[in-house]
Amino acid sequence: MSTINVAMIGQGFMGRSHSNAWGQVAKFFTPPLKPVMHTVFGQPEENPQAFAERWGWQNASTNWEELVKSPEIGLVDVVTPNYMHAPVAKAAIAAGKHVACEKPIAGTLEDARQMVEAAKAANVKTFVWFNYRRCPAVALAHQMVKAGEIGGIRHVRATYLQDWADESVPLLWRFEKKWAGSGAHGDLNAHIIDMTRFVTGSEIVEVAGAIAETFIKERTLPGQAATGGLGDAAAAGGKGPVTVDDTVLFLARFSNGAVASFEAARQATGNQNRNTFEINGTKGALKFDFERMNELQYYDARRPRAVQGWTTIMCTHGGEYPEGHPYVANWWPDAHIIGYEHGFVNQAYDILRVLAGEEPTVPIPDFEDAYQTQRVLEAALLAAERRGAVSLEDVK
Ligand code: SOE
Repeated sequence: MSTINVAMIGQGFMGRSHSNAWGQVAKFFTPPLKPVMHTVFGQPEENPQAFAERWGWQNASTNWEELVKSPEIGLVDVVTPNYMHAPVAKAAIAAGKHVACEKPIAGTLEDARQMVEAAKAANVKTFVWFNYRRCPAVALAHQMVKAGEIGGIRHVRATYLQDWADESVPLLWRFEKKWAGSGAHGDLNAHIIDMTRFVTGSEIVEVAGAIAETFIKERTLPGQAATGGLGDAAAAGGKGPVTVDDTVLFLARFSNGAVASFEAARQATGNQNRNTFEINGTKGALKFDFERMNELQYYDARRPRAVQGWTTIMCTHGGEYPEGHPYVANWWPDAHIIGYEHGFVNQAYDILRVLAGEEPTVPIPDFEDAYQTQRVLEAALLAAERRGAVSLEDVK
Protein backbone atom coordinates (compact mmCIF):
# COMPACT_ATOMS: atom_id res chain seq x y z
CA MET A 1 0.00 0.00 0.00
CA SER A 2 1.31 3.51 -0.80
CA THR A 3 1.98 5.76 2.16
CA ILE A 4 1.97 9.49 2.89
CA ASN A 5 4.07 11.12 5.62
CA VAL A 6 2.06 13.44 7.84
CA ALA A 7 3.41 16.37 9.87
CA MET A 8 1.08 17.75 12.53
CA ILE A 9 1.55 21.36 13.66
CA GLY A 10 0.19 21.84 17.19
CA GLN A 11 -0.63 19.44 19.98
CA GLY A 12 -3.52 20.67 22.13
CA PHE A 13 -7.02 19.18 22.32
CA MET A 14 -7.21 18.86 18.53
CA GLY A 15 -3.69 17.49 18.42
CA ARG A 16 -4.85 14.58 20.53
CA SER A 17 -7.99 13.94 18.48
CA HIS A 18 -6.06 14.09 15.17
CA SER A 19 -3.25 11.89 16.48
CA ASN A 20 -5.85 9.34 17.48
CA ALA A 21 -7.45 9.59 14.00
CA TRP A 22 -4.17 9.13 12.10
CA GLY A 23 -3.27 6.22 14.38
CA GLN A 24 -6.65 4.46 14.07
CA VAL A 25 -7.67 5.03 10.48
CA ALA A 26 -5.77 2.18 8.82
CA LYS A 27 -6.86 -0.21 11.58
CA PHE A 28 -10.60 0.25 11.11
CA PHE A 29 -10.65 1.28 7.42
CA THR A 30 -8.65 0.20 4.41
CA PRO A 31 -7.65 3.59 3.01
CA PRO A 32 -6.04 3.67 -0.45
CA LEU A 33 -3.09 5.50 1.10
CA LYS A 34 -1.63 4.71 4.53
CA PRO A 35 -0.72 7.66 6.78
CA VAL A 36 2.67 7.59 8.45
CA MET A 37 2.74 9.70 11.64
CA HIS A 38 6.08 11.24 10.75
CA THR A 39 6.59 14.37 12.92
CA VAL A 40 4.65 16.46 15.43
CA PHE A 41 5.50 20.11 16.10
CA GLY A 42 4.99 21.70 19.53
CA GLN A 43 6.40 24.72 21.37
CA PRO A 44 9.39 23.75 23.58
CA GLU A 45 7.31 24.29 26.77
CA GLU A 46 4.70 21.82 25.45
CA ASN A 47 7.32 19.03 25.36
CA PRO A 48 6.64 17.70 21.86
CA GLN A 49 8.95 14.72 22.40
CA ALA A 50 6.74 13.40 25.22
CA PHE A 51 3.65 14.04 23.08
CA ALA A 52 5.23 12.14 20.15
CA GLU A 53 6.05 9.15 22.34
CA ARG A 54 2.58 9.01 23.88
CA TRP A 55 0.66 9.35 20.60
CA GLY A 56 2.88 7.40 18.22
CA TRP A 57 4.62 10.13 16.19
CA GLN A 58 8.03 9.01 14.90
CA ASN A 59 9.67 12.41 15.49
CA ALA A 60 9.13 15.68 17.36
CA SER A 61 10.06 19.19 16.22
CA THR A 62 10.06 22.69 17.68
CA ASN A 63 10.59 24.37 14.29
CA TRP A 64 7.44 24.34 12.17
CA GLU A 65 8.94 26.53 9.41
CA GLU A 66 11.56 23.84 8.70
CA LEU A 67 9.15 20.97 9.20
CA VAL A 68 6.55 22.08 6.64
CA LYS A 69 9.31 22.39 4.03
CA SER A 70 10.82 18.97 4.68
CA PRO A 71 10.93 16.88 1.46
CA GLU A 72 9.85 13.88 3.54
CA ILE A 73 6.43 15.38 4.35
CA GLY A 74 3.41 14.96 2.05
CA LEU A 75 0.54 16.27 4.18
CA VAL A 76 0.63 19.05 6.78
CA ASP A 77 -2.11 18.88 9.42
CA VAL A 78 -2.72 22.23 11.18
CA VAL A 79 -4.17 22.05 14.70
CA THR A 80 -2.84 25.31 16.17
CA PRO A 81 -4.89 28.18 17.63
CA ASN A 82 -6.65 30.02 14.78
CA TYR A 83 -4.16 32.87 14.27
CA MET A 84 -1.52 30.35 13.14
CA HIS A 85 -3.69 28.65 10.50
CA ALA A 86 -2.84 31.12 7.72
CA PRO A 87 0.95 31.37 8.19
CA VAL A 88 1.40 27.61 8.60
CA ALA A 89 -0.96 26.68 5.76
CA LYS A 90 0.57 29.24 3.38
CA ALA A 91 4.14 28.08 4.15
CA ALA A 92 3.13 24.44 3.65
CA ILE A 93 1.34 25.23 0.38
CA ALA A 94 4.35 27.22 -0.84
CA ALA A 95 6.42 24.09 -0.24
CA GLY A 96 3.95 22.09 -2.38
CA LYS A 97 2.33 20.16 0.48
CA HIS A 98 -1.28 19.12 0.81
CA VAL A 99 -2.85 20.75 3.87
CA ALA A 100 -5.56 19.67 6.32
CA CYS A 101 -6.53 22.54 8.63
CA GLU A 102 -8.68 22.77 11.75
CA LYS A 103 -11.77 25.01 11.70
CA PRO A 104 -12.49 27.86 11.39
CA ILE A 105 -10.23 28.06 8.34
CA ALA A 106 -8.67 31.29 9.73
CA GLY A 107 -9.07 34.02 12.33
CA THR A 108 -9.99 36.61 9.67
CA LEU A 109 -11.69 36.62 6.27
CA GLU A 110 -8.59 38.15 4.69
CA ASP A 111 -6.39 35.29 5.96
CA ALA A 112 -8.95 32.77 4.69
CA ARG A 113 -9.01 34.43 1.25
CA GLN A 114 -5.22 34.30 1.03
CA MET A 115 -5.24 30.62 1.97
CA VAL A 116 -7.76 29.85 -0.78
CA GLU A 117 -5.73 31.78 -3.37
CA ALA A 118 -2.45 30.15 -2.34
CA ALA A 119 -3.96 26.65 -2.55
CA LYS A 120 -5.44 27.35 -6.00
CA ALA A 121 -2.18 28.73 -7.36
CA ALA A 122 -0.14 25.79 -6.04
CA ASN A 123 -2.68 23.17 -7.12
CA VAL A 124 -2.42 21.25 -3.84
CA LYS A 125 -5.31 19.49 -2.08
CA THR A 126 -6.78 21.11 1.00
CA PHE A 127 -9.19 19.96 3.70
CA VAL A 128 -10.90 21.59 6.69
CA TRP A 129 -11.78 19.50 9.74
CA PHE A 130 -15.49 20.19 10.08
CA ASN A 131 -15.69 16.90 11.95
CA TYR A 132 -19.43 16.85 12.64
CA ARG A 133 -20.17 16.20 8.95
CA ARG A 134 -18.68 12.80 9.54
CA CYS A 135 -21.02 11.74 12.37
CA PRO A 136 -23.07 8.99 10.68
CA ALA A 137 -26.34 10.70 11.76
CA VAL A 138 -25.33 14.02 10.15
CA ALA A 139 -24.07 12.31 6.99
CA LEU A 140 -27.36 10.40 6.86
CA ALA A 141 -29.32 13.66 7.14
CA HIS A 142 -27.34 14.96 4.14
CA GLN A 143 -28.17 11.81 2.17
CA MET A 144 -31.88 11.93 3.13
CA VAL A 145 -32.27 15.58 2.09
CA LYS A 146 -30.54 14.82 -1.20
CA ALA A 147 -32.90 11.87 -1.77
CA GLY A 148 -35.90 14.20 -1.27
CA GLU A 149 -37.08 12.64 2.02
CA ILE A 150 -38.14 15.97 3.52
CA GLY A 151 -39.08 17.81 0.31
CA GLY A 152 -38.43 21.54 -0.10
CA ILE A 153 -36.77 23.11 2.93
CA ARG A 154 -38.59 25.95 4.71
CA HIS A 155 -36.91 26.31 8.11
CA VAL A 156 -33.41 25.68 9.43
CA ARG A 157 -32.80 26.08 13.16
CA ALA A 158 -29.29 25.50 14.46
CA THR A 159 -27.71 26.01 17.86
CA TYR A 160 -24.32 25.22 19.33
CA LEU A 161 -24.55 25.85 23.05
CA GLN A 162 -21.90 25.30 25.70
CA ASP A 163 -21.66 26.44 29.33
CA TRP A 164 -18.00 26.19 30.31
CA ALA A 165 -17.01 29.87 30.23
CA ASP A 166 -18.01 31.36 33.61
CA GLU A 167 -15.91 33.98 35.52
CA SER A 168 -13.59 31.32 36.94
CA VAL A 169 -12.15 30.53 33.49
CA PRO A 170 -8.95 32.53 32.86
CA LEU A 171 -8.08 34.52 29.74
CA LEU A 172 -7.27 31.53 27.50
CA TRP A 173 -6.31 32.15 23.85
CA ARG A 174 -9.95 31.47 22.97
CA PHE A 175 -10.92 34.80 24.61
CA GLU A 176 -8.47 36.97 22.69
CA LYS A 177 -9.20 38.26 19.19
CA LYS A 178 -5.53 38.32 18.21
CA TRP A 179 -5.27 34.54 18.74
CA ALA A 180 -8.81 33.30 18.07
CA GLY A 181 -10.33 35.82 15.62
CA SER A 182 -13.71 35.59 17.37
CA GLY A 183 -15.25 33.75 20.34
CA ALA A 184 -18.24 31.41 20.36
CA HIS A 185 -18.93 32.66 16.85
CA GLY A 186 -15.87 31.24 15.04
CA ASP A 187 -15.62 28.30 17.39
CA LEU A 188 -19.24 27.15 17.38
CA ASN A 189 -21.30 29.00 14.74
CA ALA A 190 -18.63 27.89 12.23
CA HIS A 191 -19.64 24.28 12.90
CA ILE A 192 -23.38 24.80 12.53
CA ILE A 193 -23.03 27.02 9.45
CA ASP A 194 -20.96 24.27 7.83
CA MET A 195 -23.31 21.50 8.97
CA THR A 196 -26.44 23.22 7.70
CA ARG A 197 -24.80 24.09 4.36
CA PHE A 198 -23.82 20.41 4.12
CA VAL A 199 -27.19 18.96 5.08
CA THR A 200 -29.35 21.36 3.07
CA GLY A 201 -27.01 21.48 0.05
CA SER A 202 -27.78 25.19 -0.09
CA GLU A 203 -25.82 28.42 0.50
CA ILE A 204 -26.60 31.27 2.90
CA VAL A 205 -27.24 34.38 0.81
CA GLU A 206 -28.22 36.93 3.46
CA VAL A 207 -27.77 37.58 7.17
CA ALA A 208 -30.94 39.44 8.08
CA GLY A 209 -29.85 40.51 11.56
CA ALA A 210 -27.50 39.54 14.38
CA ILE A 211 -26.67 40.12 18.05
CA ALA A 212 -23.21 39.69 19.56
CA GLU A 213 -22.57 40.00 23.30
CA THR A 214 -19.61 39.66 25.64
CA PHE A 215 -20.91 39.16 29.18
CA ILE A 216 -17.57 38.80 30.94
CA LYS A 217 -15.40 41.70 29.85
CA GLU A 218 -12.17 40.79 31.63
CA ARG A 219 -10.58 37.61 32.92
CA THR A 220 -7.60 36.54 35.02
CA LEU A 221 -4.33 36.26 33.09
CA PRO A 222 -3.24 32.64 33.27
CA GLY A 223 0.42 32.85 32.27
CA GLN A 224 2.03 30.60 29.72
CA ALA A 225 1.40 27.17 31.15
CA ALA A 226 -2.36 27.28 30.63
CA THR A 227 -2.21 28.80 27.17
CA GLY A 228 0.29 26.61 25.34
CA GLY A 229 2.86 29.39 25.41
CA LEU A 230 0.58 32.25 24.36
CA GLY A 231 0.11 33.96 27.75
CA ASP A 232 2.29 36.65 29.24
CA ALA A 233 4.04 34.81 32.08
CA ALA A 234 5.09 38.01 33.84
CA ALA A 235 1.51 39.27 34.03
CA ALA A 236 -0.03 36.04 35.38
CA GLY A 237 -2.57 36.69 38.14
CA GLY A 238 -3.61 40.16 36.90
CA LYS A 239 -6.63 40.80 34.67
CA GLY A 240 -6.86 41.27 30.91
CA PRO A 241 -9.68 42.31 28.57
CA VAL A 242 -11.80 39.75 26.72
CA THR A 243 -11.78 40.84 23.07
CA VAL A 244 -14.18 38.30 21.56
CA ASP A 245 -17.89 37.49 21.86
CA ASP A 246 -19.41 35.10 24.41
CA THR A 247 -22.45 34.63 22.20
CA VAL A 248 -23.63 35.46 18.66
CA LEU A 249 -27.17 34.91 17.36
CA PHE A 250 -28.23 35.58 13.78
CA LEU A 251 -31.05 35.14 11.29
CA ALA A 252 -30.34 34.14 7.70
CA ARG A 253 -31.76 33.17 4.32
CA PHE A 254 -30.62 30.21 2.23
CA SER A 255 -30.48 30.24 -1.57
CA ASN A 256 -33.21 27.55 -1.64
CA GLY A 257 -35.61 30.05 0.01
CA ALA A 258 -35.40 28.59 3.52
CA VAL A 259 -35.15 30.92 6.52
CA ALA A 260 -32.77 30.10 9.34
CA SER A 261 -31.68 30.95 12.85
CA PHE A 262 -28.25 30.29 14.36
CA GLU A 263 -27.13 30.60 17.96
CA ALA A 264 -23.69 30.01 19.48
CA ALA A 265 -23.00 30.46 23.19
CA ARG A 266 -20.45 29.55 25.85
CA GLN A 267 -22.55 30.46 28.88
CA ALA A 268 -25.83 28.69 28.02
CA THR A 269 -26.11 27.00 31.41
CA GLY A 270 -27.49 23.50 31.13
CA ASN A 271 -26.09 22.88 27.66
CA GLN A 272 -22.70 21.25 27.83
CA ASN A 273 -22.00 20.58 24.16
CA ARG A 274 -25.41 20.96 22.52
CA ASN A 275 -24.73 21.07 18.80
CA THR A 276 -28.15 20.80 17.18
CA PHE A 277 -30.16 21.38 14.04
CA GLU A 278 -33.79 21.01 13.10
CA ILE A 279 -34.75 21.24 9.44
CA ASN A 280 -38.39 21.42 8.42
CA GLY A 281 -39.35 20.57 4.85
CA THR A 282 -42.58 20.24 2.89
CA LYS A 283 -42.59 16.44 3.21
CA GLY A 284 -40.88 15.89 6.54
CA ALA A 285 -38.32 17.10 9.05
CA LEU A 286 -34.99 16.10 10.60
CA LYS A 287 -33.47 16.80 14.01
CA PHE A 288 -29.97 16.16 15.37
CA ASP A 289 -28.43 16.78 18.79
CA PHE A 290 -24.75 15.96 19.27
CA GLU A 291 -25.38 15.08 22.92
CA ARG A 292 -27.21 12.07 21.44
CA MET A 293 -24.92 11.77 18.43
CA ASN A 294 -25.82 8.23 17.40
CA GLU A 295 -29.43 9.24 16.73
CA LEU A 296 -31.22 11.14 13.95
CA GLN A 297 -34.85 12.17 14.44
CA TYR A 298 -37.05 11.93 11.35
CA TYR A 299 -40.65 13.09 10.89
CA ASP A 300 -42.35 11.75 7.77
CA ALA A 301 -45.22 14.11 6.91
CA ARG A 302 -46.25 11.86 4.00
CA ARG A 303 -47.65 9.31 6.48
CA PRO A 304 -51.39 9.64 7.33
CA ARG A 305 -51.89 12.37 10.00
CA ALA A 306 -53.15 9.73 12.44
CA VAL A 307 -49.74 8.05 12.58
CA GLN A 308 -47.37 10.95 12.00
CA GLY A 309 -44.71 11.43 14.66
CA TRP A 310 -40.98 11.67 15.28
CA THR A 311 -39.01 8.47 14.65
CA THR A 312 -35.65 7.95 16.37
CA ILE A 313 -33.23 6.39 13.92
CA MET A 314 -30.28 4.70 15.63
CA CYS A 315 -27.53 5.41 13.09
CA THR A 316 -25.45 2.33 13.79
CA HIS A 317 -26.40 0.06 10.89
CA GLY A 318 -23.51 -0.14 8.43
CA GLY A 319 -24.14 0.01 4.70
CA GLU A 320 -24.94 2.20 1.74
CA TYR A 321 -27.93 4.55 1.86
CA PRO A 322 -30.84 3.72 1.94
CA GLU A 323 -29.97 0.32 3.43
CA GLY A 324 -27.50 1.54 6.02
CA HIS A 325 -25.53 4.37 7.56
CA PRO A 326 -22.22 5.78 6.35
CA TYR A 327 -18.93 4.85 8.08
CA VAL A 328 -20.37 2.49 10.71
CA ALA A 329 -19.75 -0.75 8.79
CA ASN A 330 -16.07 -0.15 9.66
CA TRP A 331 -16.75 0.19 13.39
CA TRP A 332 -18.79 -2.12 15.59
CA PRO A 333 -21.81 -4.43 15.15
CA ASP A 334 -25.31 -2.86 14.98
CA ALA A 335 -26.31 -0.72 17.97
CA HIS A 336 -22.80 -0.62 19.43
CA ILE A 337 -22.57 3.13 19.54
CA ILE A 338 -19.69 5.40 18.57
CA GLY A 339 -18.35 8.68 20.04
CA TYR A 340 -16.75 12.06 19.36
CA GLU A 341 -13.38 10.72 18.20
CA HIS A 342 -14.88 8.53 15.49
CA GLY A 343 -15.85 11.58 13.39
CA PHE A 344 -12.15 12.48 13.16
CA VAL A 345 -11.15 8.94 12.15
CA ASN A 346 -13.90 8.97 9.51
CA GLN A 347 -12.55 12.29 8.25
CA ALA A 348 -8.95 10.99 8.13
CA TYR A 349 -10.27 8.12 5.97
CA ASP A 350 -11.97 10.52 3.54
CA ILE A 351 -8.88 12.77 3.37
CA LEU A 352 -6.81 9.75 2.37
CA ARG A 353 -9.38 8.77 -0.26
CA VAL A 354 -9.31 12.24 -1.80
CA LEU A 355 -5.49 12.33 -1.73
CA ALA A 356 -5.54 9.04 -3.65
CA GLY A 357 -7.92 10.51 -6.25
CA GLU A 358 -11.08 8.82 -4.93
CA GLU A 359 -14.42 10.34 -3.92
CA PRO A 360 -14.99 10.90 -0.17
CA THR A 361 -17.87 9.02 1.51
CA VAL A 362 -19.78 12.33 1.71
CA PRO A 363 -18.53 15.74 0.54
CA ILE A 364 -15.53 17.08 2.45
CA PRO A 365 -14.83 20.83 2.70
CA ASP A 366 -11.66 22.19 1.10
CA PHE A 367 -10.37 25.75 1.69
CA GLU A 368 -12.71 27.17 -0.96
CA ASP A 369 -15.72 25.52 0.67
CA ALA A 370 -14.69 26.59 4.19
CA TYR A 371 -14.24 30.13 2.86
CA GLN A 372 -17.99 30.23 2.20
CA THR A 373 -18.59 29.44 5.88
CA GLN A 374 -16.08 32.15 6.83
CA ARG A 375 -17.99 34.69 4.69
CA VAL A 376 -21.16 33.91 6.63
CA LEU A 377 -19.30 34.36 9.95
CA GLU A 378 -18.06 37.73 8.72
CA ALA A 379 -21.51 38.78 7.47
CA ALA A 380 -23.03 37.98 10.88
CA LEU A 381 -20.43 40.10 12.70
CA LEU A 382 -21.06 42.97 10.27
CA ALA A 383 -24.81 42.61 10.75
CA ALA A 384 -24.38 42.79 14.54
CA GLU A 385 -22.16 45.85 14.25
CA ARG A 386 -24.47 47.66 11.80
CA ARG A 387 -27.70 46.45 13.40
CA GLY A 388 -28.98 45.63 9.94
CA ALA A 389 -29.07 43.07 7.14
CA VAL A 390 -25.95 42.09 5.20
CA SER A 391 -26.04 40.45 1.77
CA LEU A 392 -23.38 37.80 1.19
CA GLU A 393 -22.79 39.49 -2.18
CA ASP A 394 -21.10 42.28 -0.21
CA VAL A 395 -18.78 40.00 1.78
CA LYS A 396 -16.06 38.59 -0.43
C1 SOE B 1 -14.44 24.33 22.39
O1 SOE B 1 -15.41 25.26 22.48
C2 SOE B 1 -14.69 23.24 21.39
O2 SOE B 1 -13.75 22.30 21.74
C3 SOE B 1 -14.50 23.62 19.92
O3 SOE B 1 -13.25 24.21 19.67
C4 SOE B 1 -14.74 22.45 19.04
O4 SOE B 1 -14.60 22.77 17.68
C5 SOE B 1 -16.14 21.95 19.33
O5 SOE B 1 -16.44 20.87 18.53
C6 SOE B 1 -16.28 21.57 20.77
O6 SOE B 1 -15.97 22.68 21.56
